[in-house]
Amino acid sequence: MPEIEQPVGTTLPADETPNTDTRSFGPASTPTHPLATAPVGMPSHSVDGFVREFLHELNTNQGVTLSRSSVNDQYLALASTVKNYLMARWLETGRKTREAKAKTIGYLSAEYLLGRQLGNALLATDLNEVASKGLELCGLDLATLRAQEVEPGLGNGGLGRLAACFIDSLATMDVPCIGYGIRYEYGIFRQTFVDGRQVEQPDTWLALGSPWEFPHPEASVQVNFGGHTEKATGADGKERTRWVPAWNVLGVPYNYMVPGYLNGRVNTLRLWSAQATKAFDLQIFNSGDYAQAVRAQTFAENISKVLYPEDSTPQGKELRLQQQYFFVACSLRDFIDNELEEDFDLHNLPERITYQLNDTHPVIAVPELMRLLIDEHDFAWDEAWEVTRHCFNYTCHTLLPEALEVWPTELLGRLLPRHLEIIYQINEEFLDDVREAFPGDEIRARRMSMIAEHPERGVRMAYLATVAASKVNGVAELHSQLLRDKVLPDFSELWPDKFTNVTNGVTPRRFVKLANPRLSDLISDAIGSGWVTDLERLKELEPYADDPEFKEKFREVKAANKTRLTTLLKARDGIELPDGHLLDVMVKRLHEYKRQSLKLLHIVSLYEQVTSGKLSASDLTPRTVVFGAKAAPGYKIAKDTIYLINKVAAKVNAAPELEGRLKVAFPANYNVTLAEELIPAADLSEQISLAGMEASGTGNMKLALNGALTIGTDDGANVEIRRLVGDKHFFLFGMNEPQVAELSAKGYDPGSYYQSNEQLRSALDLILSGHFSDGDQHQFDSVVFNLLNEDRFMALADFQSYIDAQAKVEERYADQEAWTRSAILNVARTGYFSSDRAMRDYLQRIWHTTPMI
Ligand code: 26V
Repeated sequence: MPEIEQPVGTTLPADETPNTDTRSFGPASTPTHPLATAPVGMPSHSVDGFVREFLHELNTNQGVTLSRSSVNDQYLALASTVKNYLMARWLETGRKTREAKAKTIGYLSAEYLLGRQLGNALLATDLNEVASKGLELCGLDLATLRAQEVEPGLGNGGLGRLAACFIDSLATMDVPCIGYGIRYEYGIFRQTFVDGRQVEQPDTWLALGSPWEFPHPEASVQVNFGGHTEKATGADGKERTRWVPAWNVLGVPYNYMVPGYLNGRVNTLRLWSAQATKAFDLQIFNSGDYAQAVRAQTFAENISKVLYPEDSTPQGKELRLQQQYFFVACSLRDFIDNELEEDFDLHNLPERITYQLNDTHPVIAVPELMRLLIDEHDFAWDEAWEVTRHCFNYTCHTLLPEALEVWPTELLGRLLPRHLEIIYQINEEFLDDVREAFPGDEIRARRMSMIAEHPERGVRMAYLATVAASKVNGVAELHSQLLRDKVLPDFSELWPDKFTNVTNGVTPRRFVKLANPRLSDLISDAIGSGWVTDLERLKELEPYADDPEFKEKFREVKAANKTRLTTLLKARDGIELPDGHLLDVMVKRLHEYKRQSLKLLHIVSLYEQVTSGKLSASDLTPRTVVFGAKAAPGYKIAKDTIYLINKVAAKVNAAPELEGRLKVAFPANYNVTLAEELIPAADLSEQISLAGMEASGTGNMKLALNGALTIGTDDGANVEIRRLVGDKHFFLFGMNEPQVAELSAKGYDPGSYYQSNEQLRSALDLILSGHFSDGDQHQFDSVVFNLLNEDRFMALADFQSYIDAQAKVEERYADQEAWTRSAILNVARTGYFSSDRAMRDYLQRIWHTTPMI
């Protein structure tokens, strides 16, 4: 055991002046020392070895001895220690992939909602026990150090978290993948409540150090913007276009390890950070305008400064288009310049990389690749298009028309003039094909144009993506069907084979093994541990649903997870969770289509009935409703709904009649870290969007896999969850999509439901009376009048059906044996929703490649 109060011995490194300006890949002459090409060795997996490594990191990286170290020092040293264990595997993965010239998945996503890294890295390296024991010997507690980590919240919600699950699965399945994205200096805002209202605080995730990233300024890439294009005829007599940009920035890559689970593979996530270019700076500095030069720097750095927190309405913001082009331009350059051999023939690019477009956010990559090939590599148009259309696939994640991105041509032309020209030409050639396929059908050709004329001229990015992609997929069966039939019907008629479905999945490593160790142990004791990488094996749990001993243990696990959550929420938010309640969980972004308002009407109705004496509190199933939700800062109704939930919670929680019977908890700042605590404790999962609106939902999968039963509509992946777990173990309610369409066509009148449903009316009237707003009868007009007059997402129409389904929930919960049986069957039958399976589907149906082993 090393002496822990003494700094470990060090040898001084040779004086090496870092060369940051020139790019070099390896030494100039062939290295002769045998160790020069071998990856570093891996530290020992023994407790002693771990402690030595940890103390070394504490001394050399943090510059402190253990006795003088802060928790943050200890956390940073621990992170470095774990990185050391991953390093050899990371280097080896790179070598192996380069040598095999294997096809790489280039996952292009503007968002990655990664969650904390430390726990996952310990899991992937099987170091949990060793680290825990080693730290104990140092008088430290692993859980405390883990809690020190601020998660990188570089995403809004489902789409960003899906990207994180996918890269986890690809690494675990030994598939070469580079995730490309943006290193936002500020991720999704930190939500606080001030008098019940959401107030956003900047997310300073980098403030205490960022031990998981590896900056590579020497590999920076220049990205151009603005200016104009020129035509010039070359010596060969060919006319070429030259883009003369007006300004540029540097993209600095930051690499992150993406470790596979116990398999030795470590893929890379490469996030780009924007910096001012030296030339740009110098020019202005030399002109003597120092203040202007500093402003220019800020201007460049703004590009990767902050994640846009809107997740439904693209606002055509110039900075957002800059972000999109910035990361995509860096990423394409990076692969072509760094990952391919010098003499690589770019005609064969589709054999080496397939780019997955995570929604339309990276679609500007399509004209960028065309530009690179034509303007910089001298390809003819047709040759370039042939390569480009084989390099891209597109996943759509929404059905809401207002979420589809359309970039004004004025803006695109100003920022990326050459790209707009290329888009026009792609569109022209595409429309020629349409006219050929449907002669005389000019109306159809206009409908299918990538250029929208109203309300202003703009590029429909989803159309561009669909035309360029080899495959287009939705994210759940119903969604893919609606995508074909309602969003892109003309395209699916033209190219029926282009469209496919890949139902989403979630990683069982983070969302079961890491988040729910008790359930994981129970499962592994019963069926072995193979389920962690082969989740369909959870099926083997089915017989245990009738095993009294297993059921008892399953209930104990749930109870222990609730206790863990209670402790956390007390410390984190001062929230007290009562014992023995049904834990009813609704966690997701706040959006009208997700219908948090419907859940709220249920709560208000229970409150109204009990406080008015219509219902005895003793007839209620003791229940705690937990909300977790952020609203986009500019989305008024969503923010007002948060305020209303908090106001209702205050009344419900203070009502003596409801004491011990109904409680509403709304911890602020729902994020991946909180999800990992909440989901394992949940009994009931609320998935209550209007049918046809939720593309997939992935929270629903995490909750089911952790033994929560779903109350849900026939929407998104709920459809498939219900089919797999069986009707008896899923509380279905509400209209299905065709019924919604029918009601819409007929003309929906929310007022008629208010008039005819007494229970609903009483709940709405209570809100309107000012009861939850200290007598102010107009406080919640935006929410309530919206429901009464427009109710775009038909909450009132589904209200009664929802209430009836909740009664069935209570009935089942009263029979704990039956409930536990259903809960176990939910776990046993939802192995399909592993992101490993989703990745397998992409590999077979879209990417046409196989794992390396
Ligand atoms: C959309 C937009 C629109 C422009 C402004 C910025 C911005 C940022 C993010 C988004 C993404 C919205 C789409 C999204 O998150 N979709 C969700 O994707 C999940 C994964 O496929 C799926 O489970 C959810 O049902 C779906 O809502």
